[in-house]
Amino acid sequence: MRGYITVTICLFLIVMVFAASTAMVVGIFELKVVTSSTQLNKNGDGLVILFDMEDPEGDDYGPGTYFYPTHDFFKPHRGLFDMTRFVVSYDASTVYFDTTFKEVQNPLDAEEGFTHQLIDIYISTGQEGGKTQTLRKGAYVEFDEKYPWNLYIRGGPWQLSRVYTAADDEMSKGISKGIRTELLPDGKTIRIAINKGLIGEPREGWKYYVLIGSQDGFGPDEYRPVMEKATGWDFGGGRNDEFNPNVIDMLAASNGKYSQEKMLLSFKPEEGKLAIISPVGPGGDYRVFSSLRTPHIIITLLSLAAFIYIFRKTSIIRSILGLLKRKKES
Ligand SMILES: [Ca+2]
Ligand SMILES: [Ca+2]
Repeated sequence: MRGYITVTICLFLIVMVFAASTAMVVGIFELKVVTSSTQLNKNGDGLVILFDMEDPEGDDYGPGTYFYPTHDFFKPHRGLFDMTRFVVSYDASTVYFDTTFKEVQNPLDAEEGFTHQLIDIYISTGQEGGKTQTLRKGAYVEFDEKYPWNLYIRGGPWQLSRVYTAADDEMSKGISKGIRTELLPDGKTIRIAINKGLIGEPREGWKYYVLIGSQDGFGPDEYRPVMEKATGWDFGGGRNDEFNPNVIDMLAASNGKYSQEKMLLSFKPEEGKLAIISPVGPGGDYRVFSSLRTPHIIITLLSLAAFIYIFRKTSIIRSILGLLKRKKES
């Protein structure tokens, strides 16, 4: 009888260890990666926050190798394309896409309040008819086939901001009426405000691809190219072909399989394939779990080893082994 009780206690403890380590992993995930849920904005401006995610600082280097162009126009040659936060919120009439940067400047006095940034937001709404290629060639990335995009928001200076749907093609002009693009008073956050009539009611299940480029009226699809060597007006650290992404920063986890660096490096010129990138979204996400699986297993195994050590010391293990032995003999 004593043996059965001991086995039950051991099994209970093992389950508890596993549950505790799982809770820890989930806790890390919720704290570090996505701090999102439908909640009232702390600013008290009455907006409901749908999605709020921080992006690592200092990763305005694409897959980790890109350099800014050398011209003074890009001074201080850092931070201008470094997104630090992305927030989607809404009120009764409007959906707000707020992208915060380390540095925002307006040397050419664009009326939107910024000159350098190009912001592409592709949204997978989960509806039928989505696409996995960008609307036009320029970013040189493709999207996860599990999350094709249905809505596409282009944000930029010089009245570039537009809304497109997956029904559009590369010749489509998109919709510009009902969109307002402005720099918020913090001087770091570019807001694209879109009339709900253009994109519908926002939904919690939306997934986002947020790509940051450098706006260049002469570049492919307005993207400033990343070449092998930086010049006055081109980024360096890429390749002199059309395979390396022209994306300088993107919204992604800071490490693991779905990190920006891994995804933007996944292009294969020899096979003619562009980099494939995955979206982010609110709520629990298998993507983050997959990158945290290894620490989870290590935590669980270490905890189990500690328990076994303690049990051996208190000779409980010996009584379990004795019970098993007796069962075998009978
Ligand atoms: Ca960043
Ligand atoms: Ca990033």
